[in-house]
Amino acid sequence: MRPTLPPRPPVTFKARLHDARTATAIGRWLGLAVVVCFATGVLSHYLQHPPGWLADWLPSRPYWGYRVTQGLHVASGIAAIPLLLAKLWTVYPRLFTWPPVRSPLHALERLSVFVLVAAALFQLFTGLLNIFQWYPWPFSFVPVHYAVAWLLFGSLLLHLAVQWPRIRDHFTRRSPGTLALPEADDPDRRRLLLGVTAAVGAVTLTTVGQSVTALGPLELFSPRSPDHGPQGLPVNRTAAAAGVTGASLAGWRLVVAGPRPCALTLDELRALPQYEVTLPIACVEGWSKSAHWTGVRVRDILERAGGGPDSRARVVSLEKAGAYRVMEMGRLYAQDPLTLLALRLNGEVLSLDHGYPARIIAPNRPGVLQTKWVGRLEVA
Ligand SMILES: Nc1nc2c(c(=O)[nH]1)N[C@H]1C(S)=C(S)[C@@H](COP(=O)(O)O)O[C@H]1N2
Ligand SMILES: [Mo]
Repeated sequence: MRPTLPPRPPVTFKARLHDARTATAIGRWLGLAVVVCFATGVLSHYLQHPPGWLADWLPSRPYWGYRVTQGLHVASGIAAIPLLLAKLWTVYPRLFTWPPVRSPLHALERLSVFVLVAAALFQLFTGLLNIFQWYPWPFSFVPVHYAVAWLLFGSLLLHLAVQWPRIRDHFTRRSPGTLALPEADDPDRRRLLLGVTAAVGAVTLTTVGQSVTALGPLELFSPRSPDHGPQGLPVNRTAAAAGVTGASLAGWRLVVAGPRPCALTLDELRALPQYEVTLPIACVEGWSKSAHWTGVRVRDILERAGGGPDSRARVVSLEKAGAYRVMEMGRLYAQDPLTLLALRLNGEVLSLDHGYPARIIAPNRPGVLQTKWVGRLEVA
């Protein structure tokens, strides 16, 4: 006869690695990643969609600014993924606290944690798929990712406020409860934190090469290798995708609108003073690559059409449709001597995919605003 087994004891969680100190130790790095990601994301948003009053004050220097901030945005978002998973693992037993709701305040606190976790998962998931240009959802990525960023940031502040006593204990090590544990030399916790650090290091090192040229050789998983593409530069939207063909360019002229409107052929543009600049394309999706550009200064063209030192510019692409067909450029960008209507890239005539016959290249600017296949330039 088989002995009957005693009833299964209720699930208990080993206190060690599911405790507040481990959660805080991971949480501070996760918090740092979220804050960096949020700040650089808001900056990117204002550079791309500035309200009218701000457009003329957005700085065109340092020329590498957007390359650094957007590289940080994508890198901190990627690093946050293993941190968030580790953090959720340390705190998940708390989801099963009994009774589930002790008081209205407790209910509110649990609700705020739910919003925080949901918003964080949503942001990291949509952001990650965006860098692969994969949009398996019915909404428009940019406005939703931007709105949920504020939701995430707000619920993070609330969470920090609610958890403040525990966070303070972590940094001051005053509370008797936590002093009772031999914190620093708990081998399990050390191993866990080491594992999380290794995971963050691995995902960062294998992707950050897309914006940090020196780490390019380590780059394995980033969706776009900065070295892959015609003329040594990646292409996000090809001429074919934009509906720009050799035939559609026959008889091309740059139409310049302003107090003294004019139209310039490619030969006339080539006859104007040419400048060479070294500037990166820094895509919002995280990759960036520096290149040598040759062309005419935008401010020279604006001046020719009757613009002054305060003029801004509006640029229209030959592309038939697309979110980046029309681009506006504030005063500091339009007047910067580095801002070119580029005709050549790395010593060669622009290829069709890089914007032939003429494209914009400007310092400290999101890639989406480096308009290709320019057909019209307006003094604004
Ligand atoms: N007209 C037009 N210009 C455009 C785009 C576009 O879709 N249409 N894509 C932009 C984006 S998202 C980037 S990152 C850069 C990339 O430039 P490249 O293809 O020459 O590397 O071009 C920008 N210029
Ligand atoms: Mo881009």
